Amino acid sequence: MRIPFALASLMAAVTTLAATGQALAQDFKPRIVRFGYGLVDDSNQGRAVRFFAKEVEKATGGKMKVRAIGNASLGSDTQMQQALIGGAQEMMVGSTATLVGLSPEMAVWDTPFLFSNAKEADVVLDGPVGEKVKATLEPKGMVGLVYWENGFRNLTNNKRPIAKLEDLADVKLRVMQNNVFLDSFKALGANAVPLPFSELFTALETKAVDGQENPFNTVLSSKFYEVQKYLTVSNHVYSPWIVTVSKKWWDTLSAAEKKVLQDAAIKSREFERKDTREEAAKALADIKAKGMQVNELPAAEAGRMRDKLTAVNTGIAKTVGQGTWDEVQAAVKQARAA
Ligand code: TK8
Repeated sequence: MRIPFALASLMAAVTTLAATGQALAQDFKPRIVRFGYGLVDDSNQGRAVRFFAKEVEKATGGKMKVRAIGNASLGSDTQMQQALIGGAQEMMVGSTATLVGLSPEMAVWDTPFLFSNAKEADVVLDGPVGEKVKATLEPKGMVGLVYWENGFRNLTNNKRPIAKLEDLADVKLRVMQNNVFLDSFKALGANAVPLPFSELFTALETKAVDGQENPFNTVLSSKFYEVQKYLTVSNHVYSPWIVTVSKKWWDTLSAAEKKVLQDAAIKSREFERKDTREEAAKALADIKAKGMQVNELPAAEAGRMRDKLTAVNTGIAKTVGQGTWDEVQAAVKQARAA
């Protein structure tokens, strides 16, 4: 019997579909993914992790289950990194700044005043040099998927509004655990104390430190307004977060599973940046309503800070390598001109 052409192609299509369906069923093994993060559940970080979890479950027909575990319940950023490297935890999101000890190139994102707006950050981080820096994690045991926005950092403290550089002089300021942040704030005259984020609220509450610096979103979600009086809008540096996967675990995944994680990560990036920016845009009003006293760092003083930090820039270039430094500077210039 001759099979009509249309029927034949329909049969072929059905066979292909069945084959793909079969391959898919085999490609997705039942898996539990522990995805840790440092902020509270009700934060931009928590919302984006849960968004990612839903995407992954949808794409795998519920086979891959992502457990969103916030509040640093799985440990501080650096502790979770070690768990990923050892294969005891599958995924995390945290500051790129806490990765510098493993991957010195990451320090380039800590350059004070590197980006002047979020668009520049997106273009550079998602572009070739951002990819290159992200790829340095792989030999260290982690696979970087995407950058999320933590945001522009601002100062809070209990001593006084920072209206000029000298106001930082005797402020005991918590900084992230990396030399760029330590050196930056030392150069600005503050008494910089490195601490993991997971210990920060208590340190502020017990007055072990006077202040800290983080984006508006975090000041709100972590309730720093309960233990901090003054907020100074300084926008001194833009901080990315980075979503990472244990390389040990990644290597056990099928190509289809890897693709699901990569696609969900890209969707989560769009979601997270939009959510973070919407929250940041109205955050200042919320922060004032919570009782914090807010002032803007005058442009002339920001300029003086920038001058003091030139010495730090030389150090960063040395840490990340002149090549990476130059590439980032060129990418920023290009993004700015676009
Ligand atoms: C959360 C940290 C936080 C960062 C910091 O785990 O440590 O101040 O800004 O977002 O990664």
